Amino acid sequence: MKSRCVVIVDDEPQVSAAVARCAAKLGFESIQFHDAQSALDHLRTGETAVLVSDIRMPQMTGIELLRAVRAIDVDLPVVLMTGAPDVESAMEAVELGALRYLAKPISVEAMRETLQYAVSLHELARLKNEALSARGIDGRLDSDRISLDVNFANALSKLWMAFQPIVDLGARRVIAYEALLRSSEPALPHPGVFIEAAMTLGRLPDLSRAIRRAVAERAAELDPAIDIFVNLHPHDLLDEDLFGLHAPLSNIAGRVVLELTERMSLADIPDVRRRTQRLRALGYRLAIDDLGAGYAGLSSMVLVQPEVVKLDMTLIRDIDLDQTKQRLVASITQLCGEMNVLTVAEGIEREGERDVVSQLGCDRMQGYFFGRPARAFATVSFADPVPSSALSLRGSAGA
Ligand code: G
Ligand code: MN
Repeated sequence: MKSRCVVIVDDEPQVSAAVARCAAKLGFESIQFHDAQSALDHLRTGETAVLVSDIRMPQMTGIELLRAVRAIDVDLPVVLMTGAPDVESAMEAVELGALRYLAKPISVEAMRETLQYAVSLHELARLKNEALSARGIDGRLDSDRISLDVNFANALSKLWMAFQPIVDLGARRVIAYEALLRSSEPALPHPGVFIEAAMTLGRLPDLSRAIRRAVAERAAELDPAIDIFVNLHPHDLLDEDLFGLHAPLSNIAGRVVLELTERMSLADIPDVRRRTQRLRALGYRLAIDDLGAGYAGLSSMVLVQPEVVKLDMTLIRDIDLDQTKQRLVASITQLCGEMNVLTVAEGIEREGERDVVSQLGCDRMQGYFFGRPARAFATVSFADPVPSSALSLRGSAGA
């Protein structure tokens, strides 16, 4: 019976043949492949009850195969075998919903028991779906959640950081880079969607830890005099790992500015003051991000008492054509200077915006005009002459 077909993948033909014999003893059909890609092609035909795969194989590994399988079938029972068990692959296997993780050599009894269990599970899933649809219930709601889980795990494993330069126009140099979340997973292409998936799944701490780890790794490439800005989600303040003395980012805390956006409320985070003080004790500086975009009032300024304020790009857009924006940016920059808070203007896209913002006293800038977020740390050319009015105002914010 086709629906009881066991697909076996191992680059060692003796192993796949032994598994096939076990399947035959139980009355199941099987088909053997010696590489993961061929198995995957077969799985797309949709007549498989169980997948049994080796982990270490040239080209595509068993873990990668499992990940690809989950994109097309969230229910298929998958058994992984390995000659070299390790914590990392075992954890990934669990995350991707592998049924069993078997260390070689595998006894005939263990393999039979596993195959029997896996085939039964497959039949149970089929019966359950049948029962649900008989009652008019669409069982796909559950699998939506599972596929979100899978997409999230994929996105996490394909996470990388983009970096965008922050310049000091007066000093004509790059003073920092903002680290921005990216993933090569097509199902969660946008960082906002990626973070939302983490929230839905209750896995924000996993994502944020991965970000901090990735940033710390990349920081090693950079001149230690250059700072790194890292975005925090308010809920990250609830994760003890952030405050760990030996957490990856803590090791370079003196070079890091943590951004808290005004777009998200800090109201449901208890003890924000105490938490931000703990971060300062580790050596971090703090920034309010997107100032002017979020809530009215100054609650985040009061709670965080930041070293840096980043002016939202809506305040900057076409500022050269808008006197209200000019007045606002000038006043905010001056007030921040008096409070010893540095201002950074975000979203500078045009020369006109750059020049006016500089004239208004804010020389620290970020935006496509200077460089887009990119995998590599972009260098910025300051060949363009800075208008003399800008130079004469330089430093008015406390540079
Ligand atoms: O909220 P936060 O300031 O962290 O958001 C940064 C985002 O703004 C990034 O996704 C980045 O790609 C985007 N960004 C950076 N510079 C510019 C810019 O000059 N114009 C626009 N439209 N977006 C920008
Ligand atoms: Mn930011």
